[in-house]
Amino acid sequence: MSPNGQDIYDTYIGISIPAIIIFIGVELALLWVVIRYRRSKQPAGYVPPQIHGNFRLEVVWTAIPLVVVLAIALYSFNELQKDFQPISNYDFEVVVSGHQFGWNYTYPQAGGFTIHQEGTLAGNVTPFVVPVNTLIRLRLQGTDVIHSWWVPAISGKTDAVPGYDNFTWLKIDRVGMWRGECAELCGVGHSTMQIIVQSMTQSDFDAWVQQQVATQHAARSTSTSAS
Ligand SMILES: [Cu+2]
Repeated sequence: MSPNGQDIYDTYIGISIPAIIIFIGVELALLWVVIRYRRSKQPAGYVPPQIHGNFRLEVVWTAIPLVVVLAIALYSFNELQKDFQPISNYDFEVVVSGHQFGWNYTYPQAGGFTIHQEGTLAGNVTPFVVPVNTLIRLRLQGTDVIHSWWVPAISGKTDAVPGYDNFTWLKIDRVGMWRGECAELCGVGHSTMQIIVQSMTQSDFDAWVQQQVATQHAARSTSTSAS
């Protein structure tokens, strides 16, 4: 888990629980009135007390929902401001580029190689590898249409827009694998744009980087000698 993903989850729970309590309260009050004051329990021709135009009642039932809605707005705007800051104190940056249909991850500060996470319905896409406990800034770009990079455990949906850089970040606290997918309908292969993020210890990550640099270097020299 990354703290921004955790914050978004906590915000969701923090709004959902009061909302469920309010929903149950309103439904119980409604059921109570319907059953307690049903017509068959009243004398024939009974007319209930008329409260139309009751100023105090109308103020109260306008003010309470207004306070609830404003509380949700303030709470969530405050959280989202915190989680979507373009941070500058990161350890390194990865450029995440979305295309139809897959993601490319370029590591400019770690050898400049690129990982191609081509979309597939099978679900076992090439993982995007990061070290644990490292603050990584993600620079999101799009090469054709708008995509949206979303791994729920790690960060909120962040759009990858052609011609415009968007930022998010991650700092994963344990070794593991997390799944996500493109969250912006981007064409016929949208559903294949799956994401796997794999976190490793720093030493495993360093070994992985060495291997990537060697592989991509070998591929480059093979293609130059062939031409
Ligand atoms: Cu997409």
